[in-house]
Amino acid sequence: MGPHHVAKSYTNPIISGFNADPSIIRVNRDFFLVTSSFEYFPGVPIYHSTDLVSWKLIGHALTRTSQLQIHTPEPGGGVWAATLRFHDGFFYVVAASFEHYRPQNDDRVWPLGFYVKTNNIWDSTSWSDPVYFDEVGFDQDLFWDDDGTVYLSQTRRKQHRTPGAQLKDFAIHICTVDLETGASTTLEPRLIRDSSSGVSEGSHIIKRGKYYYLFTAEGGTESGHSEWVSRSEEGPFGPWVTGPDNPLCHNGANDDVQNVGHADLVEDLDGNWWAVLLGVRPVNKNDGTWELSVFGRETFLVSVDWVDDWPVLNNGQKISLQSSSQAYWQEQSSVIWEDDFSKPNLQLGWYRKNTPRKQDFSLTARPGYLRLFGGPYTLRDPSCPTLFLQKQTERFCTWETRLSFFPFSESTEAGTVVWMDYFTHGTIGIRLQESITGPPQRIIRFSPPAGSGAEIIERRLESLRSDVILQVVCGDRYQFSFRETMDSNDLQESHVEKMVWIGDVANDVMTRPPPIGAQFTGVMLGLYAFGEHHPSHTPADFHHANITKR
Ligand code: 6LW
Repeated sequence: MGPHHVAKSYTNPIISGFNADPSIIRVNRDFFLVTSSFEYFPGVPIYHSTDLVSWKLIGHALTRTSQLQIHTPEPGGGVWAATLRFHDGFFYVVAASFEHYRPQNDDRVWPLGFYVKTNNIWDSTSWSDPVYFDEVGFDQDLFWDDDGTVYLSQTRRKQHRTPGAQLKDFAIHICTVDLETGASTTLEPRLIRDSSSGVSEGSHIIKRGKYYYLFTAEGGTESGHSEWVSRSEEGPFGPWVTGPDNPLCHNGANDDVQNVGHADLVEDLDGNWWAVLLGVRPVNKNDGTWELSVFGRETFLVSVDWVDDWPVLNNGQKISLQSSSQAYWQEQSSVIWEDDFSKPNLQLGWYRKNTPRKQDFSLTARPGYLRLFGGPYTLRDPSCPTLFLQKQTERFCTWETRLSFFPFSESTEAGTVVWMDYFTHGTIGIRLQESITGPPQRIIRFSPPAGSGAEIIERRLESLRSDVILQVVCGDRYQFSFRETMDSNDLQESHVEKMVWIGDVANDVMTRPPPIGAQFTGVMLGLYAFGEHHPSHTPADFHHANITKR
């Protein structure tokens, strides 16, 4: 047994809202953690903590177009499962980005992994341009051995020449690399872990004492997900011995946390070990059914003890939402987030879908407003629309914005969105409606997600010149409402009773897996403007956006 964990409690998940595939390091007193960013830009969020329980977004590793180009990915494409490491004064993020991953059994479309590095993790602009490896794969991990050799392990299809290998067999392969160039220095990557489930991924290698440990996520990221460990006395090429108590964790279909796995370990300053890993928290509707989590896969924390030099996660117990028995205390703060667009830059935590090709917004054109110049792509297009998104992190919350938008064409719209992907989103926006009997009028249009069975609903706005407060109340469903205001000082939108309800979207609709791709992400709330395949020639000015707990 290692040192004892501090007997206090905390609540999981430690990072809510979609944050899958966490990877963690400690540098002195500071913990840093990255998660998957998929089709969103900037890529690879970086979180910081000093207690492992409260985390703050401090930046992103991929903020420039020279670092990340994703243009028409499937939902869930983009950047997968980055590993964060610190070596010799430098932070490294190693990852891969899929444009299309659906034909994932075809090596010809698999991405090349890459790394970026910086010596100042606090400055997102300081990350280098990518250095690409020359083996395809995903879920890349870098390990520096004591002799300076650098090992790249990653998931790839079991080589087709392996007799009996199934097309779908994802297995861990390893090679040595020249870090300067990214070139492999091993003739052929060696297979080091293969799972009877047919899926072994999310590899991380660490060294503790005389042992090398290989952690792997097995069984796929859904209900079969689990975490496994192997160890070797010789080195990353093996031979590897599988642990006696695998899987290290596996929750079932009736647990309040499910699909747990994809772990990365860290040792704190007191010598306690911890693992971060992904899990989902579906909602038990108590009628024999579960509602899929609107948050997708989130980041959880569990204790790690060492028994006979094998790791034991969470005391061998199932992982739950309730506090684990051993950890630090977490203050329950009432998180209220707001961007009033008064700063020279957008706040951290806004995401674009895909890499934007050009600047389509301004924070200075109308001071105190986010001005969007709607581009030609609608929210249903696979390309990059003029769309700014925030992750939903609380189930019961209210999202609100105030919009000035005076369109003079019928084919432009600006408003607010509850977003899962380009197939599944619900919006309320302002549009113009021509009339043969009189002057044109502005309307509010509620557009439910395609295939939800709900209808488009339109309501006339009374004034051509009013601002409109747009609100989405989130909880067991998403409830959309609006209110006109002529008062430019009407800033605190607390006149709840005056809001006019226009439509609802059920959580079940929002969390349906997309027709292509997998459901890797969670719900986001956002602001948008578009012209229908032409630019919108009228800007849309958003006065603020905020999320309040309710
Ligand atoms: C992740 C991989 C996985 O890279 O999902 O199903 C990918 N497995 O480990 C995206 O999170």
